[in-house]
Amino acid sequence: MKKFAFILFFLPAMGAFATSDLFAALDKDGNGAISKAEAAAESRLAAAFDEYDTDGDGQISRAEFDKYQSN
Ligand SMILES: [Ca+2]
Repeated sequence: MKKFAFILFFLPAMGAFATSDLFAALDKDGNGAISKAEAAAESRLAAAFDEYDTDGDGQISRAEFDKYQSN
């Protein structure tokens, strides 16, 4: 039972870590958003850039990127 609770606690944390890792890798200048030029490194993201840039500011924020990760 204790082991099960441990897994439930850590799985979401590990998922968040993996997400922020790829985000950080793509956010080359570290400004907290992925520009179109930065997205070019991830072809699948680049191809659907406008789809994920839901507020249309030309940058993919972490919240917008989370949607990309879950798709
Ligand atoms: Ca950036």
